[in-house]
Amino acid sequence: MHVRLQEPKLSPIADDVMSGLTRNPKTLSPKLFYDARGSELFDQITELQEYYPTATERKIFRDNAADIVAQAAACTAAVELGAGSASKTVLLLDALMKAGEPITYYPVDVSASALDACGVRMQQLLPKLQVVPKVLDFTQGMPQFRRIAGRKLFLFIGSSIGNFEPLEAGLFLKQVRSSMNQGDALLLGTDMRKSPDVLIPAYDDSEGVTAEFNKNVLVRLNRELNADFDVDQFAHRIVWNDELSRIEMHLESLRRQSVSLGALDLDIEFRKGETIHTENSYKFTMPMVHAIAENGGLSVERTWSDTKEWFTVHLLRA
Ligand code: AVI
Repeated sequence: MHVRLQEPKLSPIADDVMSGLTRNPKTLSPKLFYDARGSELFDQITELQEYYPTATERKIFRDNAADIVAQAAACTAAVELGAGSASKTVLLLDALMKAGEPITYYPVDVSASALDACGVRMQQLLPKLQVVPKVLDFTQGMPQFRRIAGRKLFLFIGSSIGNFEPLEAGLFLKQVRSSMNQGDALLLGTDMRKSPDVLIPAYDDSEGVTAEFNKNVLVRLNRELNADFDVDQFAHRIVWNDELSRIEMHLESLRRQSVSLGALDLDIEFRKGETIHTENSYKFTMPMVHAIAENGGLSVERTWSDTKEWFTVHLLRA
């Protein structure tokens, strides 16, 4: 009898975590935030009074959805990259459907639970919409979307582009571009530079939801990589980096401590005050938006904004 021994399966997040935590300074990819609990916490963040980006972008869509859809011109498919719960997208989809053609909506996300919630919600709100969810890490490429028939409107909203490094943002837009056929467009949301008096509370809210979102990544490592982070011994820290025009999120070790990650066979040491850098959220100026679009081989055809110019939405074409 031939018995085949199964290779022990490493968690899909193992490589990312190993390379981030053995680096100096230590980092963890913001992609790791979005397990089921992290996606739930992010949804709560978007409803916080201090977290202005969601409400501001929603107002832009509410005021301009028909205009945006007319500018995109005769799209019959919407592909939303990083759909999450897609709470604002319904305004655009509704405007697309009012244009008359049947619309297919492809929400794409790494989180299957977020996609399930999104599918149920969309079907309730827009029963005639055809929804085709795709569980996919779109940062690794998305060639299959080129084969979708009809004119497509790609959506990358919520300023998720701000969580990429500027070079990565250009490369990512290049990937989107390579999934676009003639006439397709990309709607890109970008959060703009503004006073740190507004920015800091948006990422360090009074209810502590963002702190829990940040620390949840350690809970995830404890569960998925058999780690023993003492979550209470890390603090949520926010820095406004004016020179690089970004909010930084860190987890600061409150004492000297060592942590073991059983599944990686790794022990790591923390100094008191040492941080794990968990996220950058770039805040844009118009020249920055034009620069990343250009690096992606795209150009900005139109821009919509709120009256305070806190947030902008752009229609990009190849
Ligand atoms: C998803 N992304 C655009 C959010 C942001 O504002 O950078 C993630 C977030 N991090 C903390 N609060 C929200």
